[in-house]
Amino acid sequence: MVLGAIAILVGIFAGEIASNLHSAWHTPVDSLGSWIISVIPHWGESLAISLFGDHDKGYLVAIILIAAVAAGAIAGKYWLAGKKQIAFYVVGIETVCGSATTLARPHSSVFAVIPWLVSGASALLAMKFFAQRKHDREIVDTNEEVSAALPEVSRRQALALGGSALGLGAFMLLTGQGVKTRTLNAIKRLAIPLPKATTPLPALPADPAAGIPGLSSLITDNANFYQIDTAINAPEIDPEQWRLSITGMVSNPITLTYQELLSRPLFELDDTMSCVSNPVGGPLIGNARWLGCRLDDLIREAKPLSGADQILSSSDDGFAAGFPLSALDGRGAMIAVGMNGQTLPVKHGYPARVIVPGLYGYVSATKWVTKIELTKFAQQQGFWISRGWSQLGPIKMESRIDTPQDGAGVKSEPTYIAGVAWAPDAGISGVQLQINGEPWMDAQLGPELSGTSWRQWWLPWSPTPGQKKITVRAIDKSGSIQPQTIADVAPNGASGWHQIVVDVN
Ligand SMILES: Nc1nc2c(c(=O)[nH]1)N[C@H]1C(S)=C(S)[C@@H](COP(=O)(O)O)O[C@H]1N2
Ligand SMILES: [Mo]
Repeated sequence: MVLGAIAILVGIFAGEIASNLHSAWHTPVDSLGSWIISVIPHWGESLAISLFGDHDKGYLVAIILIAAVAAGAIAGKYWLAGKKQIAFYVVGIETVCGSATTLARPHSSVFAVIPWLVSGASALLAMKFFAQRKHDREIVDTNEEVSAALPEVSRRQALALGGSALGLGAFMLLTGQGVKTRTLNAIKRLAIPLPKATTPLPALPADPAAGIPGLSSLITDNANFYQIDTAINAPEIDPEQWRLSITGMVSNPITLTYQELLSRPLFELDDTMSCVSNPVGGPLIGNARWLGCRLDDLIREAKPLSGADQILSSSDDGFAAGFPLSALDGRGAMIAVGMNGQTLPVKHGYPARVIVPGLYGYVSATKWVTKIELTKFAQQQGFWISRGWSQLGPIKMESRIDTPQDGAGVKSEPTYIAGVAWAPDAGISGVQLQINGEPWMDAQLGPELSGTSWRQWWLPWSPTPGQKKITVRAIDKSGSIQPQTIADVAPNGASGWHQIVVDVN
């Protein structure tokens, strides 16, 4: 069983290396994982996010590896028990099903199954080799004469063999298309300077979080910004090859290169983006200063035909998000190329992504965007809509307590209760706190960057010993109080008041 498991790992390794030979091929683990993500029902996705947060894909890869190793163990057991054909079936079925997941990818060529074939063949060869060795060993152990007759494999020879296999693997990795393109793209990303905004925003105000430990910073660092997408590995895009087309129900289709996009008038936008899967009090939200060009200008230039009611953006890895054309109502919807003063990071959509203030990411914020189509909702739908999520996704008003944390022990000395609140696109006008059912207290508010950016809030607090239940609610500029009604994240975003319990001692 152990030898079978190792043989499968050898196969997976060989598949990883083979996938590197062509930049458009994906590794077997990537193909299988992407396919699982694409067929998983929305409750499965929500469950994964609630269990693993935005590390869900790491766990998916782990589960795939464990399953593959288990299958290898079974195959190995049968092989050594003399039932070789069962091992062939197990590996064969794995290879055929796996190849099917590769072919199911959008724009896949038939040759993209080569890494799977290499993987399956290598696993079987490794199993055969191990079985042969084990067989020899047993003869050697039981038979002195054969032992004497068998050629000695010296330690040096074994080392040379292993070393050259590793060397060959490393050589293929380094010379293969995959690593080469990845490295070149990374260099180009750094080498092409990000232009300044034609209409820059004022410099950011001082961040109140500097004086309040535990409070979210006004702007979320790119490195700490949550990441949610269906891609196991972010697409590797060469900015020189990349094109963005504005097509569909338009009379003047447009295609833009990266340079053309960068040379358009660029503006800055402070905007909080949230995932629809963010539970009340959850972490799948961040605030950034985005740099990009106006989407409404581009759409106007493309001249939409009457009857078009949806802007459907998509990326080559099969993701699509659609929102109403009527949402281009003057708000700062953009094709973003920069994030917090840096070129858009690869994991956040380099070279370009869509940002539409006030809408959840799943209906608007396509990363690695290559196509923007004017369509009808009745004819085409975004990726998550057929999986049970709502067609429209305005971000709901919410507030979150960052500090203290739920369940924490708190010393009875002066401190702060603090957090963030958002209410696109009206903006936040107040945040209130209630402790153990006593009257609501007004929190202080931090700077307001825009109507769709979150606002920090805090309340100095000198707690007395005992258990404290703390509840927060926001009020928007129209005077509406954040709804208390508890709603699950599906189908259109969570609602309800965030409540924590702490022990003061
Ligand atoms: N290409 C692509 N774009 C995508 C997604 C995706 O799966 N693929 N997910 C969307 C969702 S659901 C969200 S919440 C945001 C998250 O953006 P971030 O990872 O930059 O935070 O990206 C959106 N854009
Ligand atoms: Mo999302």
